[in-house]
Amino acid sequence: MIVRNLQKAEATRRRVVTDNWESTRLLLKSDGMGFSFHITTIYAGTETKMWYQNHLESVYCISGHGQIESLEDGSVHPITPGTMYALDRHDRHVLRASSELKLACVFNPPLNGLEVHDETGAYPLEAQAVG
Ligand code: 9YT
Repeated sequence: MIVRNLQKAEATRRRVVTDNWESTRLLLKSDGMGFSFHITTIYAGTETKMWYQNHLESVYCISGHGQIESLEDGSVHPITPGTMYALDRHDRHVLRASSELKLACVFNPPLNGLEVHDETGAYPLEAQAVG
């Protein structure tokens, strides 16, 4: 069994910080679960364009308000506590946070640990692992 505490994990290299968001990766590829599990904070007022060409992601909103726009079909969906979205088709999208968003995110295949978005909004398949 694996048991981890978010606050403790935030003090390690599991916490990855970028301009628009930070994410603490509680489960990674090295844990052998077949997916990774993260608690992500999207900073208020930000807009992030993403395109997970190498991964499927599902996202559950714990708190905060925002919206997600599909760049595949132009549809816009509000993000409020209790909303889940799944990028089941590697959908290009924009996430806007009108207030700080706390999200629980699952990636398949699992992340290695230190991934940040490349210029297309994707994560590479084989990034550096948390040491
Ligand atoms: C919603 C989303 O994909 N935000 C970017 C961070 C990502 N959740 C991660 O790396 O944990």
